[in-house]
Amino acid sequence: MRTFFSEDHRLHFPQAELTGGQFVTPFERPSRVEYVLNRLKEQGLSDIVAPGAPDMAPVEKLLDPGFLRFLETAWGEWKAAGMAGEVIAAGMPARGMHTDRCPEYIDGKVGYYCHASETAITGGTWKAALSSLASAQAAQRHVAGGADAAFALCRPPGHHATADQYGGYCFINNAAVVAQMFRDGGAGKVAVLDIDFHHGNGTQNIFYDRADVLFLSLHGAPSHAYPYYLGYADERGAGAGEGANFNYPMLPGTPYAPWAEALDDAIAQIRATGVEALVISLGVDAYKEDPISFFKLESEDFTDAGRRIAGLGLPTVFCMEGGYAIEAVGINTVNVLEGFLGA
Ligand code: 6XA
Ligand code: ZN
Repeated sequence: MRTFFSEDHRLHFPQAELTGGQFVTPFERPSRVEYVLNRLKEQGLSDIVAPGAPDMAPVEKLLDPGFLRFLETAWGEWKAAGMAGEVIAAGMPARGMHTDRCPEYIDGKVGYYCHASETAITGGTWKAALSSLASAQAAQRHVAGGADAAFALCRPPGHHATADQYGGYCFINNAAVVAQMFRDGGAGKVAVLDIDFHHGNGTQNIFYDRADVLFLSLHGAPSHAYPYYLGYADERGAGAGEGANFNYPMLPGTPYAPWAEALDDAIAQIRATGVEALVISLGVDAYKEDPISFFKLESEDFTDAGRRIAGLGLPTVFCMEGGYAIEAVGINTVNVLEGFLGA
């Protein structure tokens, strides 16, 4: 299986993440992907290719143009306004306020386009986000061109980003763009299966009223886990998309057996719906030692999960999302791929 990966991810490395009332070095850091790259090579999955330039046409169709412009210009505007530090949202429109009027001053704009203030924007963030997107798009083109599967080693990740909001370390929703590209390329139905520990609120939101892209997510219950305000089992889609959204929230301490049962159910839904292409939001933060998550998966469980996903026999693009137990991130990620390949 070919991996698509860009060194430009390094351009995004904020100094600060707000967690537990403190600014700490972000959990989502450049070294995460080094562990994945090393493990890929160690296991002989050394077909690793740099993507070309991103293709903005499908992105501009799917996402809000004002949001994309904001991501591109936020750092410059922030600095021009005399702000000393990284771009961090201090306030967002809350209950009873206008959620659809974007302020002109950069501090207000940042809150308008952000949903969680742990995530900082720096001078290199836009370029890094574009390189992550480019890897996902190159992986999609590789599979659309006939490969069984491809791995986009995306950083920064994407599944929390909506059409017009960033947060949860995510800026551009790579998996959603890949799904849309499969549709544009003629696939009648596409599924995004999100096995990251966190609910893929961005992907759900983007496709919520559409029947042509299924979204299925296994995640920490919103009663206990970020992103907190979305991801309940009764969110089944709306309008034409009614019945095309599947959430599997699970409680703290969940081990592999019930997680795998949820995975099997998601796989059965995909199988029953005539899906022609599959996108996996591949986070490995369901691992038992992940520092910001609470499931109890073992490393070998990721191999088994990959095996189960392969049973669908669908053209598949894996997009890297989260995973912060830094030394195990490589093993767990590559275990999913090896399980898929039947290794
Ligand atoms: C913010 C936690 C962000 C989680 C990001 C993640 N306190 N998403 O891993 O998949
Ligand atoms: Zn996650």
